[in-house]
Amino acid sequence: MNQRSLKKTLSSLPVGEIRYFESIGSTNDEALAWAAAGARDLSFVIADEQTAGRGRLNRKWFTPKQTALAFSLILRPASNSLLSRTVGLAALSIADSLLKYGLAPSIKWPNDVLLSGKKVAGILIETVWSGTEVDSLVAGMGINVHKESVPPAQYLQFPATSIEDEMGHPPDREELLRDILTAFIARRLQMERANFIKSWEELLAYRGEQVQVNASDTETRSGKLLGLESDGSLRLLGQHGETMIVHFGDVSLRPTS
Ligand code: BT5
Repeated sequence: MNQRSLKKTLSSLPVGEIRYFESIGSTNDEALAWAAAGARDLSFVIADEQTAGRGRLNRKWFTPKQTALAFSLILRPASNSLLSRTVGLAALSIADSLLKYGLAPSIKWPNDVLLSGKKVAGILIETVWSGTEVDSLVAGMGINVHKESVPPAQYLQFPATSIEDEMGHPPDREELLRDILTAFIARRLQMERANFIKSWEELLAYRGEQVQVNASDTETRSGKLLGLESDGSLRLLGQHGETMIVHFGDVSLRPTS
C-alpha cells in the first residue's frame, strides 16, 4: 500500500484527499486535526501500522504492520443527531463488503462487526466541535485482514478473528478498502431513510436472544434484543414485558443465553 497505488485503486470514487502513512500513532488523531483544519468531505487518513490505535474509552486497538486496514474518514457537514446512524453506516459498509466475499457478517451493536461470532472490525466515531456546533465527524475503522492482525487473547475482552481466518485467504487490502468506501458512499445517501435502519437491524447479532448491556453511566440492563429505534438506539424487552431503549454511547453488549 502506498499513496500512489491508493489513488489509483480509488480513482473512480468521489473521495476527498488521501493521507497515507507507513506508520502512525492513530489515524483518528491525525484525521481529527485535519478536520479541524478544514479537510474536505470524504478525505481520509490511512496507515499500514498504528502504534497508538484507540478504541472507545481509550482502550487500545491493535494494528500490526501491513496486516489490517486502519483508516479514518472525515465527514462534513455533520450533526450530532446523525451520530448513531453514522456508526451504523460504517458497520453496514464493512458488512456489505464482507458479504461480497461470501462471508456472513453480523453487527454487534453499536460498533463491532463479527464473523462467526468473533470481532473482525471495530469502529470509533469522534466529533470535531466548533464552539457548540458539530463541525465534522471522524469515522475510524479497523478491520483485521491477515491472521497476524488478531491480537493475543490476553488483550481481548471478546474473541477476535480476521478475514483470512474465516475465508482461508486474505483479500487484497486496497481492494477491500475500495469496496468499503463504495458501500459507504452509496449507503450514506440513504442513511436518513427508514430502510437504512431496517438493513442495519437485519444484520444485528443476537436478535431475539437474551443480552446484557453495560454502560459506564448506568447500571447493567438485561433483556431480549428486539431491534432498533428510528435513531439507531437499541430496543430490549425486559423481564416484566417492559420495553427498554438503550441510547448509543460507550456501552458494551454481551449475549447471556
Ligand atoms: C473499537 O473500540 O472497537 C473501535 C476500534 C476503532 C479502531 C480504528 S482503527 C482506525 C482508527 N484509528 C484509531 O485509533 N482507532 C480507529 P472498543 O469497542 O472500545 O473495543 C476495543 C477493544 O477491542 C480492546 O479493548 C480490545 O479488547 C479489542 N481489540 C483491540 N484490538 C483489536 C483487534 N485488532 N481486533 C479485535 N479486537 C481488538
